[in-house]
Amino acid sequence: MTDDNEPPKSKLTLSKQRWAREGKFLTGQVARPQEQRLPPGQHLTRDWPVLDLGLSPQIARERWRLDVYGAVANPLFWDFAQFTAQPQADITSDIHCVTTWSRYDNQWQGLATSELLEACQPHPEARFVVLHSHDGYTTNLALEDFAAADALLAHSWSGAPLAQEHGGPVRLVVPHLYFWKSAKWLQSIEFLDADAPGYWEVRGYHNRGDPWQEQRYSGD
Ligand SMILES: Nc1nc2c(c(=O)[nH]1)N[C@H]1C(S)=C(S)[C@@H](COP(=O)(O)O)O[C@H]1N2
Ligand SMILES: [Mo]
Repeated sequence: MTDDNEPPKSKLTLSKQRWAREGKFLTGQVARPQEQRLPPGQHLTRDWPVLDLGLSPQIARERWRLDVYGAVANPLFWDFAQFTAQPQADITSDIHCVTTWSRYDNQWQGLATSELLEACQPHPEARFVVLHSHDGYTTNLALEDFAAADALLAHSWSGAPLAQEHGGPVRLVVPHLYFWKSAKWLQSIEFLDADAPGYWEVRGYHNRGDPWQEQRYSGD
């Protein structure tokens, strides 16, 4: 990502970059999600922490658009009404943040990524996805991870509109990876033939981020 529109660095953002260099929170354990619901080095929380780069963009549902572009046969440009006119999925999943908190049983509603892929028809060469957000944040995923059966573009949580600080109007949710992959304040989705590491992935975080493999930082 270029420096031109880089978001400001908050204290937490700088600490997180240092923790990545130091390998903080690493237990060296590996677990299997089928056998162990809580990944290694995580602890449960009942509240829902807010993490961002120090920016928290306010976008009204009426102004929000989703732009899907790149290596796809059908580029999409949906407003919120068009987005919610798509098939709706209700998915309950756990959150695992790289800073070690996990939160069970989050009820999401929105568009399954599998349905989005049906609509945009990625080219056969498309193998990676980059999410672009309104705060300048980006994150990258392999197409198979983005396409996971329980991944969705969520507009609601616990039956109510997704709160602004948690990424409303619409955020990505990819439950099987650390939560930094779940982009808040989603603006556009880019399909690519080649990988393009995002905000945290170029600042020391792992390119994939599987919590059960404890893929917190690059080089793990
Ligand atoms: N647009 C955007 N998405 C983002 C982030 C961010 O700073 N900006 N932070 C990521 C990180 S590091 C985490 S842990 C989660 C936090 O989501 P929450 O605030 O809803 O708990 O959002 C992820 N998605
Ligand atoms: Mo995070």
